[in-house]
Amino acid sequence: MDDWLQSIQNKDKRHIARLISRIENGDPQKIKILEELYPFTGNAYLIGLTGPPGAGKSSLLDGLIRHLRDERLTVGVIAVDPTSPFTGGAILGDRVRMTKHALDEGVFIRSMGSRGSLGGLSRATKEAVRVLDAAGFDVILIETVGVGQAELDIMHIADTVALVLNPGAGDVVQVFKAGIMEIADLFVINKSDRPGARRLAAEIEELLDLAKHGHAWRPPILHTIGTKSEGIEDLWREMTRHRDYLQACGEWSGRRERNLEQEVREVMEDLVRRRLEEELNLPEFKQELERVAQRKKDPYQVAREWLERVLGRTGGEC
Ligand SMILES: Nc1nc2c(ncn2[C@@H]2O[C@H](COP(=O)(O)OP(=O)(O)OP(=O)(O)O)[C@@H](O)[C@H]2O)c(=O)[nH]1
Ligand SMILES: [Mg+2]
Repeated sequence: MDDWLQSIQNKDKRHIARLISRIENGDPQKIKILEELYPFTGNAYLIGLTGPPGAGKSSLLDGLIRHLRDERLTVGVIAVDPTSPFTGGAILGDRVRMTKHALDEGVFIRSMGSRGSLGGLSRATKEAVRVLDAAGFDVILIETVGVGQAELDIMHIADTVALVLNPGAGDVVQVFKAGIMEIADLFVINKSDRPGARRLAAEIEELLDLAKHGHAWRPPILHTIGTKSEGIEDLWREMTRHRDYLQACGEWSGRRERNLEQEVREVMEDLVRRRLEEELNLPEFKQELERVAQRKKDPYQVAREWLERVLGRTGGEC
């Protein structure tokens, strides 16, 4: 086995961090690296933690890490901040909170920002998760701020998605409209020390009644206090209950297959788009356009011919 792969599998933090950076920065060897890692992936339990800014995702994550370490499980964390151009380091507030895990060999924490990720943040996150998966972390936690489509996409890599909300933080129906409710396997009402937690739970229950999930799984609603690590045990228990449910009904592999299909589609689309751009920058293409303008050729014919040219070319980096 290659040295670098061995270092990754030994959970060598320095090597893991460096490899994620290389992949994130579009290293020419990126695809080769990911291809070599792939056979060693698929073993980690992937958990997504999403919710509005400041909902307490990182606080819960911190509590979860400690709980999982007590259970002797190793933990990889990817914190995605789409608003931050920075990568590699930790997000400021989180840095302080997470430094206490720095010396723990069983914990690896990485932040990802919007800079550098060539195929988009969603793809960069998937690739970083793959590195941690190959490294053999038992559980991989992915934190994203649930505000847009990109973050919803990121959540599609998770086996279990927990949506973190706060009492009195506005209309749940708005969250529902944004499409975030649908992807939640678990609802976490964090900051339950504040008034309105019970009312929020009732609102969510009502929406769940309306949604008619069509699955045997009805997302449970949990109450937590992130700052005091209250409710963490229940949270973990419900997460594993969801995992067991998926495995028992066959949805575990079904979900993963759908996610992989989505990934293959994304990579293919990216590949075609890049090839197309390469070809369409050729002077020959400009000449073709002149022919179209002169009515010597029609746009449909040119589109067909050039698409065939693009698809006929294989190989290269994607
Ligand atoms: N009162 C109260 N405050 C909390 C609770 N959990 C977290 N907080 C506080 O809420 C603030 C935001 O917490 P974070 O854990 O950083 O929230 P986040 O969702 O990770 O925030 P972003 O990553 O910036 O979106 C911090 O000041 C926490 O101390 C809670 O249960 N109760
Ligand atoms: Mg956070």
